[in-house]
Amino acid sequence: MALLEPDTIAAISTPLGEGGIGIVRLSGPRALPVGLALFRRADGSALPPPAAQTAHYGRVYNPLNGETIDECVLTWFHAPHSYTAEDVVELACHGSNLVLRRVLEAALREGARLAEPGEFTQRAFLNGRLDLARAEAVIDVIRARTDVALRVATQQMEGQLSQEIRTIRETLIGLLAEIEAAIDFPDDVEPLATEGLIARAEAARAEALLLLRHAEAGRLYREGAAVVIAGRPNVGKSSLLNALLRESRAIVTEIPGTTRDVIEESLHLRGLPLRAIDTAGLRATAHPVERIGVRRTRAEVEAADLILFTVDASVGLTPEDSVLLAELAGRRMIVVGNKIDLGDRLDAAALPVGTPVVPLSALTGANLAALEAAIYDSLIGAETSAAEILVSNTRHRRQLEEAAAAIERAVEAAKAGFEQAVVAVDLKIAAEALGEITGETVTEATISQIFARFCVGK
Ligand SMILES: Nc1nc2c(ncn2[C@@H]2O[C@H](COP(=O)(O)OP(=O)(O)OP(=O)(O)O)[C@@H](O)[C@H]2O)c(=O)[nH]1
Ligand SMILES: [Mg+2]
Repeated sequence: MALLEPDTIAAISTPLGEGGIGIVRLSGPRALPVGLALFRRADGSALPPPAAQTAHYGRVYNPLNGETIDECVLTWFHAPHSYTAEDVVELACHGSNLVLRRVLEAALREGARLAEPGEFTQRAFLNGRLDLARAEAVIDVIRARTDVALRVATQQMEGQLSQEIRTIRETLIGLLAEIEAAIDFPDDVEPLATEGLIARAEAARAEALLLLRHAEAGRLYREGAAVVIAGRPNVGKSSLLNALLRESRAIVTEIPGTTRDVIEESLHLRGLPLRAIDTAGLRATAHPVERIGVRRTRAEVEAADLILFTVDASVGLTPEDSVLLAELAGRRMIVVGNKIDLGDRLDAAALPVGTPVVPLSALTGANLAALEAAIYDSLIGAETSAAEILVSNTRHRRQLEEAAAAIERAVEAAKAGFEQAVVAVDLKIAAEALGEITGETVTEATISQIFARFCVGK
């Protein structure tokens, strides 16, 4: 595997585009020699090997023809005090695509290799500077779109989730050690009392479940929630999208079948990133374009985190509405009774039990705030505070669920009077599942998969 070779990697680490500063980063044993080969001081002389953790002003130039590429500040991070824990050199130039590409090409000619996506962070993990959950959170910090999403990601990057996971895992490993000691040295070690084993395993499971309690909210903060506006034609779906966005984004007309394509826009609700999706009105139609639109609507509804099922409250629930509602049974949904400025004939008793209903007017904006509150409550719930969210990554969630299920099996086996050697099998599975979150027991394939999601230069 390339990632285990101690080669030197290089990449443009700042976003492509125009900017005040752009950085080419080098990491690995030859970072300094490669960096120095491209660098001259302001007076044109070569920079002698610099002291650790220093920055130097000069020029970056092309060793092939001696031409200056740009002004540059070379920063030298002596291992292990760097992002990757390896020797790192950063060449900070002006933020120009052309400049940065030339510097990168020169570095590659001097023997560096182009970094894979996420390879700098991967090296930080492999060199033990960050555990896996913390390294994964780096990408979430970069991608966070709201304050709350950023806070959740930062907590993980700083190791709060890792700490919780490690504590649970240590409980399990402690139990396993005691069980195994009693099996291996039956004459010297007292077997663990079954009640004690059960109590400690159950406590570990309770901790895992506590972390999982807000995992769905964590996912929504991390990925954004898909909120799909659906309903019959002409009920005011596009008007509702525009009202939520506070801009005239989608075309609104009195002609049923106006919207034919899916329209998606981002917005934030109390720190929750939303993708608000307006769709073609659902009806049987012979028009080929509208038919495609209806098909797309159904696909969006399928993938929605929340459906805003919109009806015309001024006429009340129609038979067509009822058919559509029946199709959506079991989905997370809010019924929006629109056009109340024209009257409210919506009979809440005719709606599925427990479905939240919000009467409003997309035209006047009346009661829009109530809909926003209902969206937030439906997705996040009033009892979830962002500070409690530690799990947001689906991979972490799956591992935690696997661990909790394995502990549960272990407890069942202990209660049923199975030998502790049997109980230990599931405890071990649980400990391994948790180790995959922080990286203690993770496979190389998983690691590659995780870092491939990063951008180049990170
Ligand atoms: N009085 C009143 N009219 C509304 C309200 N919301 C929408 N309308 C009107 O209803 C008509 C249809 O609105 P749209 O937002 O285009 O409806 P739609 O559900 O997107 O329709 P399709 O895209 O055809 O499915 C337009 O004439 C809107 O001005 C409302 O709250 N009150
Ligand atoms: Mg529309």
